[in-house]
Amino acid sequence: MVLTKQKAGIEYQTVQTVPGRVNIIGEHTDYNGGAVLPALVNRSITVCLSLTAEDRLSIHSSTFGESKDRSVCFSRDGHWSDYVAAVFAFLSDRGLFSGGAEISLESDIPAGTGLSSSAALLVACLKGARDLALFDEPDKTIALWAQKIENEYLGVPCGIMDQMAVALAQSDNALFLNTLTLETEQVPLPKDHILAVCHSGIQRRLDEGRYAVRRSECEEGKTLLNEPNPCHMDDETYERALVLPEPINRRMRHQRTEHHRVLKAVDAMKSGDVETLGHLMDESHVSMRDDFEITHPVIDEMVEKARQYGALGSRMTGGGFGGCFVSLVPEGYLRKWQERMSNRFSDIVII
Ligand code: GAF
Repeated sequence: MVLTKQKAGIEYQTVQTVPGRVNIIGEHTDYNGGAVLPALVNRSITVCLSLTAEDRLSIHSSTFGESKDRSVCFSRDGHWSDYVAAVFAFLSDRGLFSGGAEISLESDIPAGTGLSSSAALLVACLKGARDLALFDEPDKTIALWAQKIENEYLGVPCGIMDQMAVALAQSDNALFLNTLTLETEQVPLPKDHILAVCHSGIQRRLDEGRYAVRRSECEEGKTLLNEPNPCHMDDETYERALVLPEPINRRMRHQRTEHHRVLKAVDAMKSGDVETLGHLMDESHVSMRDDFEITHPVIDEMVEKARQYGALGSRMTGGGFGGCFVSLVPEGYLRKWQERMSNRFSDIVII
C-alpha cells in the first residue's frame, strides 16, 4: 500500500506517523498523580485517513489482519478495528464528525508488549482528524481525548502517560510528565548510552484484569490514607499515616518510592550521571517485583542478566506481567551486549 497525502475534490487524505514509547522509569504512577519519564522508540504506526460522504467506516490493515466495514454508530466487538471506530464515535458524539471515513494502518510496534501501540494508534487517528480540519486542538488535548476514548469507549482503565508520551515526546529527549498538573519537560537522553529495549516474548494485555486490580488496590490505599495523591505525601504525613493492610501497604510504598525515583532520575539525566540513573532503574525493578508485584520471573531473570552482561541498569517497562524491559547500555558495548542477551535467551526480540 502506498500512503500519500493528497487533496482530491471534496475528499481529503492525510497520513500520520506516531511512534510507540518506552517508559524509562515511573510505573503505575500515572493514575495516582505521580511522575513518569517515557521516551519514544524507533517503531511507529502510520495511519492514512480520508473522509468520505458515505455513512460507513472502512478500515484496512495488512499488519492487524482482516479488514472491516462498520457503522459509525459504535459498539465494541472485540475486533482490532474497535480502536479506530472508537475515535470516530468519540468525534461524532462531540458533533465534530459526520459522514464516513476510509482508514488504512500499518505498524511495526509489536502489540501487547508494553510499547503503547494502542495509544499510538488513537493519537495517530486523532492527529489525522485534526489535519483534515475536523477540529483544531493542541497535542495535549489530543492526548487527553485518546485517554478518554480508551477509558470510556474501549473499557481500558489506563492512565495518561502513554498518550502524552506519543503525542508530545521528541526523538532525542525523554518526556518528564507530572501527571497531577500535566506539566511536561523535555529531558535530553543520556549521551554515549543507549536505552536498549527488548521484548521478553511474554505477551500481556491491559484489559485482561491484572492492571485493573492494581488500580483498584491503589484506590483502596488512597481511601484508607484519605490522600488522593499518595505519590506526593511528605515524609511526616507518611510516617504518621495509619498502618495499611497488606498488600495495600506495599502498593502505596511503590507509589511513593517510584515517584521519587523519577524525580531523581531526571536530575541524574540532566547532570549526565548515568551510574545513578542505572541504579534507579534497578531499584524501580525491585519495587515493581516485590512491592507492586507486576513483574514476571522470566523478566526478573532477564534484567538480572542484562546487568551482569554490562548494562548500568535494567527494568521491566510498561503495564507489567510481561512485555518489554529497558536497559541502559554503554553505546560502544551495545552490539556485544545484545549478542550475549540473544544467545542466553532465545525468546527475546531486540526492538
Ligand atoms: C500502561 C498504561 F496504559 C499506562 O497508563 C501506565 O499506567 C502504564 O501501564 C504503567 O506505568 O501502559
